[in-house]
This record gives sequence, C-alpha cells and structure tokens, in this order.
Amino acid sequence: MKTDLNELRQLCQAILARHGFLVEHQHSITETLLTAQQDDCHSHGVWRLLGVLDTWRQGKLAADVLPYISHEAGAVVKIDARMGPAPTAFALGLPKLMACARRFGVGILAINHCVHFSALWVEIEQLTRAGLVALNMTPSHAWVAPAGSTKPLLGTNPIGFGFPRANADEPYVFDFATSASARGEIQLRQRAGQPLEAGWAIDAQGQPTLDATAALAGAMLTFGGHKGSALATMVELLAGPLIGDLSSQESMAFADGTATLPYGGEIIIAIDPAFLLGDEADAHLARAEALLDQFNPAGARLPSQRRFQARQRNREQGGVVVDESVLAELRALLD
Ligand code: NDP
Ligand code: PYC
Repeated sequence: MKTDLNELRQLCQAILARHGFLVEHQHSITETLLTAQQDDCHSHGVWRLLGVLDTWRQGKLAADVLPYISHEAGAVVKIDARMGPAPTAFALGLPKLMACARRFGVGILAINHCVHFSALWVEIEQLTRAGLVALNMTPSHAWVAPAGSTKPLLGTNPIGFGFPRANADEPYVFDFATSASARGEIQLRQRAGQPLEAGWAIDAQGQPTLDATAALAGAMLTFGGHKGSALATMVELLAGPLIGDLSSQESMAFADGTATLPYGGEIIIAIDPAFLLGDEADAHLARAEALLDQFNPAGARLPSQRRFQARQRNREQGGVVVDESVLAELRALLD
C-alpha cells in the first residue's frame, strides 16, 4: 500500500513519543527506518518498530537515556549507548568518526551496549556522502549454525561496505547478512505465509526446511558454506570482544528467553581516500570508476542498484510502500 512519507514519519514519532522515547531516539529511529522503507527494504523498514517497542516493553531497551562518548584516543572513538538504540549512538559518533578519518586517514567508531535493528547501509551512505570509504558490522543473536554444524552459534552478522563515487549518482554499496538470508526476511515470510528459499535454514531436527516457523525454531545457515561462516566469525570477533562487547551467543543469553532484538556492539571503520592517495587521488579513483563502470555493460548489476531504483521510483510516485497489516499494527500502538 502506498503511504505518504510524512504521515508515516508522524506515525512513527508519535508511537515512540507515546511510549516515552526521548526526542533524540524518536528522530534517529524514525529516520533510520524510513530511509530503509523508502528503498523498499521491508525487513529493516518500519516493521522493525514493532520489535523495538516489544524489546522496550520487555526491559531490554532503554528509551529514556542518551548515549555518551566513553573513550576518545587517536583514531578511535567509543560511544556507550547505555542499552539505547544504535541509531542515536551512531548520530553522536558520526562527526567524530569523520574527523578521525580526515585527520589520521582512518577512523574507528565502536558503539557499545546498543540495541541493533537496522540496515547497515543507512550508516554507510552517511559516510560515502562525505567522500569516505566505509565498513561496518555488528553481531546479533546466535541463530545461525556454523558450516558443518546444526547448532546455532553465530549471529546473522551483517557486513556493510561503501566506496564513494565522484562520477556516479550513487556510491558503490553492499550490505548483507552473513547468513543465507536476514532473519527479518524469514520473519516477513512467516507473516505472509510464504516458503523460504532452499539453503536458508534447517529445522530443530537438523533437516533442511522451507517452512519459516520451523526455521525460526531450528537454525539458519550461513551463505557460501564455510566462507560465510568465517566472515560471520570475523564479525563476532571484530564487533564483539575486540571492542569489549558481546558475542551473538552472549547477546542471546542477555535476552534471557525473550524474543527481543540483539544487544551488543557495532564497529564502523572510515577511510579517507584523499589522505591515503594525496595528489594521486583523482587518477586512482578514476581507475576505481573504470572498474565499476563495466558492470552494467557486462550484464551484471551493482549491489544496491535495486535499492537506488526503488528510492527513485518511490520519490517520483510520492510515497512509500508499506504492508497493510504492518500499518494496522503500528496504528494500534497509539490506541
Ligand atoms: P540481500 O541478500 O537482500 O542483499 C545483499 C546485498 O546484495 C545488497 O547490497 C543487494 O543489493 C545485493 N544484491 C542482491 N542481489 C544482487 C545481484 N543479483 N547482483 C548484485 N548485487 C545484488 O541482503 P540480506 O538479506 O543479507 O540483508 C538485508 C539487510 O538486513 C541488510 O541491510 C543488513 O544490514 C540487514 N541486517 C541487519 C542485521 C542487524 O543486526 N542489524 C542483521 C542481519 C541483517 P540490493 O539491496 O540493491 O538488492
Ligand atoms: O534480520 O537478522 C536480522 C536482524 C537482526 C537484527 C536486526 N536484523
């Protein structure tokens, strides 16, 4: 169903205000989810607000505290979200991260103790817009079996990457879960009564399944077998212990049997190409352009191309597409 963007914005903000979320959280959560919705990323669009509210209701998300800068040294900035939503912590750290990248060539932002529920590209694009190369990752809950096992141990652990492009309208961006699908996609298929794709999950007995409910009770699988498994493990290490935060298994233990959103850390790395390349930046970045320019003529699409097209289409048509049942559930939160 096409919905007016501003009406949707007001609805999300009103829901958050009604439940006691600070204005900073109302704004950061709403804009993050709307940004995804505008690109037809339904698994990390406004549907997520239902999970945010549920997590808050179960005492696993703090709505009434703000993040603070807990550590700043050299190229490293750490933000403590204090069990608040990741987008507010990211907004606080972003100017510091950019300043580090400009000053040292590279900056590292570590967000601790946050509740994470968003698409990583939303953050990546804020860095590429400033001409920076960006990489981010976060663990989640232990829903995913490592290759060779049927026991969930890893998170869906997304990796986002962006490279700015001077000669194109949009940056090069990819962002994917290291599981074969995001958990959100399985949950949306469960809502819609649709089957999963082969290779996404196994049931509680360790057998392959296309049934969303059986998959959610069983284990998700990594993409690309042992390769996705290793990348997911890298995310656990870099955005867990390395920044003093939880693994997906520990996040699951923190949830204590509730079906709440993941809690833990996120690492965001920004690199300034101008710092690295100096006078030679234009020449080398032109070589990057020459590589990326060959994808479409070769019959391939670039990652995020579908999103950028959806963004354009939704802008032209003046609205965003939202599932009617999701809208109804959101509106009910104001009753
Ligand atoms: P998808 O598999 O849908 O897409 C992954 C990436 O591949 C996208 O950049 C996509 O671009 C691109 N892509 C898809 N098909 C092609 C193709 N044929 N050729 C080239 N590129 C292609 O993503 P996931 O389901 O793995 O993840 C969805 C979202 O879930 C992500 O935004 C992720 O950040 C989020 N997530 C968040 C978590 C959290 O803890 N916060 C946990 C797990 C996932 P396009 O979008 O244009 O299709
Ligand atoms: O879709 O796997 C997922 C997810 C976890 C947290 C936010 N999204």
